[in-house]
Formats: sequence, structure tokens, C-alpha cells
Amino acid sequence: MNNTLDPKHSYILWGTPHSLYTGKARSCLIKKGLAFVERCPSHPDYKARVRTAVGMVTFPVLETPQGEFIQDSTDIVSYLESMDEPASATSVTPLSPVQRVVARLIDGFGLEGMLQVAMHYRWSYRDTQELFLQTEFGRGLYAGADREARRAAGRRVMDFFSSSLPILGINPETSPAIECAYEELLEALDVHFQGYPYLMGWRVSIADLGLIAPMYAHLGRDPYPTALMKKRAPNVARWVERMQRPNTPDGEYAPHVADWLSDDEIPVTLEPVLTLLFKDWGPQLLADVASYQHWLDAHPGIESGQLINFNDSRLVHPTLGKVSYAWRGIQVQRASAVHGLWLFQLAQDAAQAMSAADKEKLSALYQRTGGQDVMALHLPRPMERVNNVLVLK
Ligand SMILES: N[C@@H](CCC(=O)N[C@@H](CS)C(=O)NCC(=O)O)C(=O)O
Repeated sequence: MNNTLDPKHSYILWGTPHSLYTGKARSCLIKKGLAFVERCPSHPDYKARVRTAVGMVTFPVLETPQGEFIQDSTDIVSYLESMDEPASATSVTPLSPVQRVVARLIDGFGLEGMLQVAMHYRWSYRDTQELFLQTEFGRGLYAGADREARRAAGRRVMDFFSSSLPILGINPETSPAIECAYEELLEALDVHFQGYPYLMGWRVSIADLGLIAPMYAHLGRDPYPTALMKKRAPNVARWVERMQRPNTPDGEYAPHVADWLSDDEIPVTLEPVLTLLFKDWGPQLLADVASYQHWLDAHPGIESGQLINFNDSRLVHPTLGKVSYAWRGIQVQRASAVHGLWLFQLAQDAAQAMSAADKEKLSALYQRTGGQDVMALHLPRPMERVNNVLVLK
């Protein structure tokens, strides 16, 4: 693979610093040691080439040296993985079965299960970080030297994003529970990162790439939540920094072999993190699966290739309508999140492919971490990504 920084032949990552999903793709490129340049959608080529190729205004998009355009942070990681030998040192997908399923689950939780907390801390504290947000949203849209023009460009789109809070179930009733859940997660992660540089141990994996999505752009970069993270969980803040750096020997930890744990083991300190994953993402997944079933029932005979969305629009966050579920003592009402189901399906596919003995080991882990109900879930019909959208398989 071409690994020298030649803007004509290296990867181009189309995205912005403040974008949640771009953070996953960026850390993947960095950790794999690949040469890339990052370009904002304010670049004239975005409209001319990228938007046309992808068929939507969204990012991240990876432009490969061969001229392909890949949208979706998970598809970007899968593509980059396909360029590596599975057993190579730069692969980020564990080969052993239990580790693979756990890493996939955390990937999905970070990307979709934590969207609510990321958006809460960005927009519920808008007053305290207004200028930062204007500048960052403007950065993606305006490339000139006029500071006020950049801020104005940011202001023009911010209301669109902040208005999605009710759709995500974020309101004064749910906000205290969202914050409580996040602070518990920070605590569990801080304990974990005391002992290990990465979620799955001594080596970066897709689990880190999923979790860095909300933890970098929103929770580890916007002023209000960054201060919270640094004050409450400095080891997590350090991991966020580590995810922006190439793989280097970690002198701050005791000497170790830079790999995942042997014998398909999961770090003991990751179990409290998994407990929170099941507790906090589980009710949403259950409700989203039920909503998917309901949609399928309402469309008998629906064929493979059918767009999975409440209408025919190609949306980056498709939904099948409203869901309502009990969570941490309150009732959450929000739009169902189809994309989270696809990510969950990736974990379930890995779980299905296991041997009976490995399934038993995984099941023991779920029992210790309260994941039985969630892992008993199955998508009533598989989905796949075709032409940058989710469709029935
Ligand atoms: N599933 C996509 C999500 C991409 C995404 O939501 N990107 C944001 C920018 S960070 C976006 O395009 N938002 C516009 C919208 O929600 O319509 C991925 O993983 O790349």
C-alpha cells in the first residue's frame, strides 16, 4: 500500500474536526499509519465530486488513491481493514471470537448508542460554548480569512442540528438521566484506562474506533464536556489524545506486549463498561427491533433492496418512526435508529459464527454483565448497506 504523503496519491478524508463520525475514520487512518490529507466540505471539490459520488451531503467520506469514494465511518474502517492481512499488526478487528463480538458491540454503542449523550452535551450547553460551535461549524463551510464570515456560516446551520434534540429524546426530563449514565460510564472507563491503553487491552481495536466517535468531536473537544471529562476522568481524556496519535510504545504503562489479551480474554475492568452498555443501549435496541418488526409487518411481501426508512428519502440517519421505552426510571420518546440496528447486527453475526464452546464463554460474560435480554435479540430480517444507504437484504 502507498504509505508516503503525496496529496495526489494518499487517501483524502473528507470531514470536519467537529464531526462525530469523522473521528472514527480519522483515528483508523492514524492508527494504521496511513498517509492521508483531511479536507473540509468547504473545499470546492466537495460539491463538485464528493457529493455527486455519494449522492448525499454527508461526511466522513474516504477518497481512495484509486479514486473510489466510501461513505460511512464503519464502511471506511471495513475497507481499510480489507487492505490489511487479517493477522497483520495494523489490523483492528480481533480474530478471536469473544473479543470480536465485544469489540463490535462497543463499536456500535459508541457510534449510535452514545449519540444522545454527545448531542446533549453539545447543544444543551450551547450558551456556554456558542462561539466555539459557531467557529467549528463554520470551519466546515467557509475556508476564507474573514473570521466573522466563518462564524456566520456556522450560525446558519447550527439551529438545524440543535433542533434534533427532541428527535433524540433529549429534553429537561431525560437530561439528568443522560448525565448520570455518562458520568457512570466515565468512571468505569477511567478505571479501565488506568490499567490499559485501549479498550480491549494493549492494542487498538474497532471498539476504540467506535467509542472515539462521540468521545472526540463532542465529548472530548467541545469546551463544556471536555472540562467535565478532564476533571472527572483524566485517564479517559488521555485515551482521547492517544487515539489521535500513531501507534507508539506506551511508556506510561508497565511493559507489555502490544496485543489483545491471550486466550480470547476480555480485560476484567472492561466488564463494568459492558454492564453500562447493556443497561443504557439495551432498552433502545429492544424498542428499535420492535419498531423494525412493526414496519415489516405493515409491509408484507417487501422485497430485498427496499430502502429501510419511514419514507423514500435517502437519509444518513434513517428512522422507522417514534419509539418509547423505559430507561433509568423515566420514559424516553425518540425516533427509532435504524443504523444502530445494523451495527448491532454486525455483532450478532459475529456471535452466530462462533463454536458452541465459545458461545458458552460469551454467554457467561453476558450473564455477568446483564446482557442476556439484549443478546437474545435478533433482527427479524437482515439489512445491508448498498449505495450508501441501508436496505433489506
Ligand atoms: N452512519 C454515518 C453517519 C454520518 C453522519 O451522520 N454524518 C453527519 C456529520 S458528522 C451528517 O452528515 N449529518 C447530517 C445529517 O444528519 O443529515 C457514518 O457512520 O459515517
